[in-house]
Amino acid sequence: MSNESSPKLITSRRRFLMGAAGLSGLIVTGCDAETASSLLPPTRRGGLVGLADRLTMASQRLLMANQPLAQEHDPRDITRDFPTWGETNPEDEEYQRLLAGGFEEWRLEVGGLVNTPTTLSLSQLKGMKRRTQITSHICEQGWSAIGEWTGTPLTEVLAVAGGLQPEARYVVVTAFDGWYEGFDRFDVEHPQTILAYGLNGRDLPRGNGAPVRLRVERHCGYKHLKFVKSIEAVASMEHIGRGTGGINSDWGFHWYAGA
Ligand SMILES: Nc1nc2c(c(=O)[nH]1)N[C@H]1C(S)=C(S)[C@@H](COP(=O)(O)O)O[C@H]1N2
Ligand SMILES: [Mo]
Repeated sequence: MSNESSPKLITSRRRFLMGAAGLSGLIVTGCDAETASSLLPPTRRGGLVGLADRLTMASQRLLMANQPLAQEHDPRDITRDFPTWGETNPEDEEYQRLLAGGFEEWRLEVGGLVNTPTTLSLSQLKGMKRRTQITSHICEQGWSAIGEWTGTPLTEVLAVAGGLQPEARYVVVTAFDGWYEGFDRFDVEHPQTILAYGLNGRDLPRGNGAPVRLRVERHCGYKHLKFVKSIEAVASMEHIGRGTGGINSDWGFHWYAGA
């Protein structure tokens, strides 16, 4: 090791250690509400699992503070037949009626702590600013596939509803099969968080969540809600479902499912 490089090494190591100490202090002792909302899950699980949860989320969030994009792939990498997984045809009567009508009567409800609650039809959604992204979908149950998703950024949808009120900390997405997931502002504001109505250049097939599904890149499969029904901004996840922040964490999976 040369003489010139060692002071630098020490400085960066010291900085790293200071950062790590600060981070663990934050996790162990808690922190102010605003920082907590972007570094910690809605509920704190106990024991080692809970600690691991918090460490993973806080360290990933600090590393991603400038909201880097998830990798986008080349069109030639697209998986030919994108699999369908989990629910593929919700029994829900309203869903079946909307499906039979080609989703002409589907309306996305955007409510809760937004300034102007509103509803949007599929054609209104398709008329808004759109984003297309070719990304990897990684299912926690052991498979992955690459698809080209087209949809409306969630931020655009919230803007049409007059934006989030200051107390809003989570945006809850619900689905026709009873699934729901809450996302904090950090994920809501990410440019690749979209309400997708297209897969590989076509309308989203029913099995993949027609008419609209969420894409929340950087998270594993179960957070990408299919069959979207409504969007609601809330201050807390406490009174929704079992209060853990989403149906998957209610079942014991991680709320923060960074992939
Ligand atoms: N509403 C709803 N969303 C869902 C599911 C589901 O069963 N219902 N399954 C999840 C899981 S585990 C995965 S891996 C992906 C699968 O998406 P795909 O069917 O398009 O492959 O959707 C996710 N979103
Ligand atoms: Mo999954």
